[in-house]
Amino acid sequence: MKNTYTQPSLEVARALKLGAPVVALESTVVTHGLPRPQNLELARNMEKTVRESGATPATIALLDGKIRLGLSDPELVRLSESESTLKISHRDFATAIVKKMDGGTTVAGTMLAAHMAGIKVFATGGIGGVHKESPFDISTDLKALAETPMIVVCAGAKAILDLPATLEYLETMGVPVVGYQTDEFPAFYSRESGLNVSARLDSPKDIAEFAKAHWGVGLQSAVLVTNPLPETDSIPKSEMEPIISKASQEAVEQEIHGQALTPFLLSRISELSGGKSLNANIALLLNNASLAAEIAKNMAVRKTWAM
Ligand code: PSU
Ligand code: MN
Repeated sequence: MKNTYTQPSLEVARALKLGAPVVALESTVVTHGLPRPQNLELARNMEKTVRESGATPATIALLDGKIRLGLSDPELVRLSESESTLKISHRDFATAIVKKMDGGTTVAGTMLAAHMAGIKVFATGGIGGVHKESPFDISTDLKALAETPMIVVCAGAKAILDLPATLEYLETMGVPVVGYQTDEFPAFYSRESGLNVSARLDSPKDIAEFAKAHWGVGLQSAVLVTNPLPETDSIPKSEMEPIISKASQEAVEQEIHGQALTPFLLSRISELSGGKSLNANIALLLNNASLAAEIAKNMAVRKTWAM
């Protein structure tokens, strides 16, 4: 779909036109999710990982109120260094557009823009969901997953969330939760959660076929692919639980709500874990970029430039 709000880079426009594999990447992780300088390094490495796997990365963000798909390196630097970027979910697009602002797109925001451009595969870290601190704080990410036909590769929902409630919501909305080479729903920093996925699939090719069948029966919801982070970077659930509880209690005491809650929890958990959770977060993001590229190649009409 063409509209006056989105602007793909030449590289992304060309790949889309040719039907070559493209992977959308979010940018809230750059503007609000990770500290400097790791945020810029991660943004560059996500793109590099996708490229090395033979797909085209499309990092999505707003610059001067334009929805941009595919950023140049100076633009990535600008996004990662700015003090005043918005966190853009569905609610916030019009604000950023009319006020000509810069902003990082959340999972929901990235899905909206990627869908407008016809991109089918997207890699993130962990999706938002139902918060523990308040059952009314439900991420727009869940609404986007319910209504956008796209493969979203993540390491599960962030462990700071109410995971059973998040899975119930996804079930109600008809979003399959696929475990990549696992039967268990991964919990972001940990490989284990004690909760089940709705289907296990063991190869990118199987995931591409699954998505075609899901949309082939007329459904418009996303396929959520959960990819456990590598063993060497994972932190056992028992080690994360007390840290998450402490961060969550501090959020309640300091009355942190709304959009500020997720960034607050992520940064407190990183401090309390002595940086261990930050390492895990970076490792899982790269792991997801790599799997998303493999899936995109299996979804693409033309699988390589040479074909
Ligand atoms: N994954 C990460 N770090 C992040 C996020 C995901 O590894 O910071 C972001 C995503 O952009 C997601 C957002 O959409 O956190 C969820 O925010 P909220 O709970 O306010 O909807
Ligand atoms: Mn929220």
